[in-house]
Amino acid sequence: MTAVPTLNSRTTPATSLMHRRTLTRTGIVHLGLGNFHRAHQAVYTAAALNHSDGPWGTLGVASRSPAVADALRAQDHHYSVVEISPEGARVTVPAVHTGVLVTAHEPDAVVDAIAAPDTRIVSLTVTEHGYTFSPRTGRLDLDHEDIRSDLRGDTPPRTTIGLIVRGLQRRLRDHAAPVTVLSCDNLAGNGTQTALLVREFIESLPSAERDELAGWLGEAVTFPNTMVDRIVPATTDAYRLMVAEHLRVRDEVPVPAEPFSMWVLQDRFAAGRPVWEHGGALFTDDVEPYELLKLRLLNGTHSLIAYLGALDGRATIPDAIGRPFVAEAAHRVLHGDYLPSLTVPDGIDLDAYVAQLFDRWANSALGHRTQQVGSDGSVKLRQRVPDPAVRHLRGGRMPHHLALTVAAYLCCMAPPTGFDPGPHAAAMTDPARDRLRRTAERALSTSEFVTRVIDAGLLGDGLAEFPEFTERVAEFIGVLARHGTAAAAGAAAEAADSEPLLAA
Ligand code: CS2
Repeated sequence: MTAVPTLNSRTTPATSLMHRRTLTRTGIVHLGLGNFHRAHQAVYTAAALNHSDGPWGTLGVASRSPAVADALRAQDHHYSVVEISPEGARVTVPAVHTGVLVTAHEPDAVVDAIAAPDTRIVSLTVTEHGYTFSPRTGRLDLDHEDIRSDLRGDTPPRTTIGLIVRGLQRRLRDHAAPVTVLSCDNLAGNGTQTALLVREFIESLPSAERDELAGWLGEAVTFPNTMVDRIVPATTDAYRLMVAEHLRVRDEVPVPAEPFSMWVLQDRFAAGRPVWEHGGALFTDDVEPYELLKLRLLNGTHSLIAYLGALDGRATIPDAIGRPFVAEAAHRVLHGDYLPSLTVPDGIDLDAYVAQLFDRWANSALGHRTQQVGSDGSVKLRQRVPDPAVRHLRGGRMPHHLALTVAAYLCCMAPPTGFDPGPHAAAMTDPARDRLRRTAERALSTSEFVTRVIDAGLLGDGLAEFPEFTERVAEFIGVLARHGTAAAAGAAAEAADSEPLLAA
């Protein structure tokens, strides 16, 4: 058998290359070199470059792990995107990266890159977890050890916000050219939220550094809001094999992705942008309805599918949604609890959008894992559950399926004594897991446990005024642990049917 060559600029088959430009300038510094960026923004940038030339090479920055950066360096920064649907796979190579860095190893180089005059956009996919805000207040977590270290100016910067501010400081000192900071994470009002955190960080700096920087920030730095959407699972050997079969080259770091992709952005770029519309991006002033549509209908429902599925022993989202009681709970949380809390953006055909969501979740070829979606629930659920829940509760209606979502999450993280949530729940990672377990151990009853969790602000402040919600979560934990997931979903459905639906 002949050896398969490694993917690089010489071996990439021309038919798989998304554009033919030679990239000489790096206009984008991207923080977060994970799969999502490489299958989303990078693909839009490749489509933009395919349409017209521009200074839009991308420097990809990983925070700690050198694994992806090392592999990319060995491949001239090329990698493939493997689009998977039950009908088959399509493999393309975006080839938009001009370099890679790892902040933990080369912090000064990252600060230099953010400050470089060629850099026009600093974009981010650092997950909800990467913004170091307090879930309770949504403000910068000034008690966080890493924020304190970054405010002192210790090297290397440990937080994304600290890193960005160091880069902006240097930029102001060196040339003061405008720049856009572009959050591409699943946070409501992600640009506004990032701007707020950056401002709070700056306000906590010594006054000599503070005022000029804050003034310049207001004039020269923009923070557009964006809605990003593409289901991107973790890479496995199966995808490496697919690339070898399709392209006849070996790619160590291919990115699997579903065929669907969506990006909606405010067109507020301080120093220009690629023509991402040629990749299908939509520019609008009013991103919020799209964000809420996606955060609640897709991400919120996704969380319920993941937790119920994991507790039911399902490794993947398609396996989970294949269980009729999970599919029914997903329909109910989506239509009954999430949908009344939002305004559907003009131009979206709701029935088609929802039908497409269920098709996307059912994409069995993709193998998206319940463990992946269920991880980091303590930061994700805050974005998904409390606002719609509070809205219903204020209107006098119990959002049973949102309570079920929280109950299923807590059963995965801090299982009641004698209850085994199974391997998929055990594999979920979450910064709050230990704290939740300790709280559960100290509580005398499930109801006391849930009260403490909600009072401690895990889901923000709003839900603490509604003890009936806390009680409902505790009841569902009891049913989940004693009678199983199907019984809990059945109880939620029955309760929802017995109450009239109010338009919230
Ligand atoms: C998922 C998202 O992991 C999760 O919580 O809901 O990563 C989801 O797959 C993406 O937002 C889809 O765009």
